[in-house]
Amino acid sequence: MVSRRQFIGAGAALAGVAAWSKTSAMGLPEAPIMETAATQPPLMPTAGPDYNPVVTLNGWSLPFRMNNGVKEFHLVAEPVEREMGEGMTAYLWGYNGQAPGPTIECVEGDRVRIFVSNKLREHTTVHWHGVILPCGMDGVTGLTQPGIPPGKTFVYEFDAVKSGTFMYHPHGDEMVQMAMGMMGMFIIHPKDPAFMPVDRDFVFMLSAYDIDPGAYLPKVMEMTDFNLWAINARVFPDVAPLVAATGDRVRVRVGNLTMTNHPIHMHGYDFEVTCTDGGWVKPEARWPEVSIDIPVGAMRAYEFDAVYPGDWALHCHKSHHTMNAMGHDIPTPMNANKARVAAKIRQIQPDYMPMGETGMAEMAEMAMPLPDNTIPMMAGWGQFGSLEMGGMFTVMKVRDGLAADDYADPGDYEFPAGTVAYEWTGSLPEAPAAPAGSADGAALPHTPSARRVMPAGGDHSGH
Ligand SMILES: [Cu+2]
Repeated sequence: MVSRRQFIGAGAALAGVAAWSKTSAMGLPEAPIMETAATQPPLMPTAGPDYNPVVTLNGWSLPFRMNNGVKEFHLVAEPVEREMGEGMTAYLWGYNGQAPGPTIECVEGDRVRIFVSNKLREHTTVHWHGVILPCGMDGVTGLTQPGIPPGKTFVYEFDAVKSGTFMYHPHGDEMVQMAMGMMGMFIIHPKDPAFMPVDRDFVFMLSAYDIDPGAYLPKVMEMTDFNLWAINARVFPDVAPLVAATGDRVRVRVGNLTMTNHPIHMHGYDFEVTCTDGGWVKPEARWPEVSIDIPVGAMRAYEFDAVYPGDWALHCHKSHHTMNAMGHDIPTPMNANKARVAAKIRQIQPDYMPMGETGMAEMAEMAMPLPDNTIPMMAGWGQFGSLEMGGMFTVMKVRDGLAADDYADPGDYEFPAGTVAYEWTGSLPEAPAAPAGSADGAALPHTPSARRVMPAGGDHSGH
């Protein structure tokens, strides 16, 4: 939640447009800003119908006010500084202090009014991707409205007629404005809080940037060769983990506004797609997956019962998308003995270091001096060493006994004794015999006490 201090701070940050921060029934709603890329706790409903709020990974939800029964929000399109990871900040364009912009949450049946102020130096609009609304509120520059000129505020107003997961982004100079990071998620909760309830509801956007090592601005003309593949404009190891308590029903909603598709893979579970931008998927139409391809310009939500504790990797399965900034146009160095050529190169570049002779894993452990404002190509340390990952990678952390409102990183998973892969040294340790019935999967070694409940009709031997 936006702290009181940050809420007050919004006035100071928007001093140049002080009128925007004055709250009155007749004036514009306050435009709160967020100063940090840290995941904020769910923003509990303050008015209107009840709902179960989402948690935006490395993001936040935009507070609203009620005005005569209408939910009013205030988005400010503006240049922002976004910390994509420790030691690397990008100069992006976003909304209310961050890119992506805040998640907007409302409820089916709400009347919403969204004020959009433009602090960019060129016009912009906001398109409400997937939301059913009057054509004139669709936010397409030239087609449904003129662009919002710099310094001006436009009003979008519509009824939230259908619940689901949607997005928002500009629809004017779109290539530049989206490459600069302008996007956000738009959640319309079901009118009935008992419809498809979950205990934890995570949401994040996939976005990609081409920012040279040491640079701050994305190259907005890039079409395919991006070097920072991000989860809510953060890259591993600085993407927040998704934290759940054992037994929770968990929903993960992913929006993709990059230039390519991303097969999002989560370890340890199978799950079902329960929502697309088009709406909820009926139970009889769902099928199980362990990877979900998220098309460009689309959203997918999946759900599962978090019955298996652990630290489960969650990542894009395109392996180049789990790397940070790197060059792609270099020869494969494996098997080359570069000792002699390295000695010659050092005569002209003393700190030259040959790399990749056995593979590329050695890159992750190298303490190479990096240019300012750069993140290593692969990084992240777990309790067993380097993960050799970057980009679109994070961890689903499932733990026993977490409080319902506890989203803090619980640290490394404590593996039960005898459950970690180990080196064979010529004989097996004393181990209990396989449990009775294990052949048919009735007692898998890692099956927790909270046994997964399969829906009627589910025929799953094992899990
Ligand atoms: Cu990917």
